[in-house]
Amino acid sequence: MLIKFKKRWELSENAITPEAIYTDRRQILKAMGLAGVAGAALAGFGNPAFAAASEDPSASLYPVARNAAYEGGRPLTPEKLATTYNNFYEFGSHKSISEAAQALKIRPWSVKIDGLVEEEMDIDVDDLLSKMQLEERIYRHRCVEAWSMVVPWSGFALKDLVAFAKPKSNAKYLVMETFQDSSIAPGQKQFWYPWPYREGLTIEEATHDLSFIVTGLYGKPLPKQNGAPLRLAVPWKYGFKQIKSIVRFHFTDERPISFWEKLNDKEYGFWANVNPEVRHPRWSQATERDLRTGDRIPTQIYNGYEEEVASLYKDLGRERLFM
Ligand SMILES: Nc1nc2c(c(=O)[nH]1)N[C@H]1C(S)=C(S)[C@@H](COP(=O)(O)O)O[C@H]1N2
Ligand SMILES: [Mo]
Repeated sequence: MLIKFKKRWELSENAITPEAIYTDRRQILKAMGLAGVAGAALAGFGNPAFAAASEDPSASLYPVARNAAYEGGRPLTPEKLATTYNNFYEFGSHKSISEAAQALKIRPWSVKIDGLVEEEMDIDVDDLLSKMQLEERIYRHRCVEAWSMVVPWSGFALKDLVAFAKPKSNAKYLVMETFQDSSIAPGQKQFWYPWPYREGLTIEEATHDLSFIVTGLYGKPLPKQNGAPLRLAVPWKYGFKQIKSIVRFHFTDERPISFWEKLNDKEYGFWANVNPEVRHPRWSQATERDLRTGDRIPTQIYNGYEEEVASLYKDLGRERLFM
């Protein structure tokens, strides 16, 4: 695509970005305009440390205590890689969006909690952070494009946010939405995408111990390119479930259709659990490329979290659980 400074090993992977076949590349080029080109070019020269962390009013909260119950199982991905190799289509449909994402304004940041809750509310992110118990967890992250990383997220248990929201007993799903502002996120001018980015979980999934709202990375506030100020981590699912820069938590009794599912429901579904035996229609999911080493390693069922999460799905045999 547009990236001049791409390494060889990135090529095959870029050819399988989710949108690659779906959209007309010329349309993408046109819509992305200069912002995308500049972002890609700059990132190729090695990014300066991002200033975001020192300006962030939540910076004094970090580092937070590590919860040793959550181990990566293999060495951490270097911070530099995890913060410069990203998927964030709001800022471009390629991996080098870290510079472009600095346009995101993360304060003030208001979060809406609405739908089937006792009382709908808008809450400021720093207010929310002050109510939640922050901890660090090392999680594996497996993108549907078959690359993976291991990173120390900071944040809080999603079940604590659910408890705080007080959903009504008929709430079955939690839907999350990303900000929408095409004046800072040029990708959102690409009208063929169903903006805003939307993802959802069942309430059982959302209140599972592993479900985590990420607010920090590597002992610092979360960089914008990784989804500041609030982002989801559900490590047994493909990366596209892990919605970034959340502005809304909506409780409903209706199963949502998420961003990628709306775009192409033959390739992406609601459940998106990792399974090495279920192919993506266009590639195998049997192995993944570890970002740190570049080596291909076997993919594990539920990304290695089977013991923790398999019981969530025991009565759902007819659902498409793995796409
Ligand atoms: N709003 C939004 N959230 C998103 C995405 C996106 O394009 N927009 N990409 C998803 C995908 S496909 C992946 S793999 C992860 C990437 O997270 P990272 O850049 O922190 O590695 O974010 C997910 N969350
Ligand atoms: Mo992904």
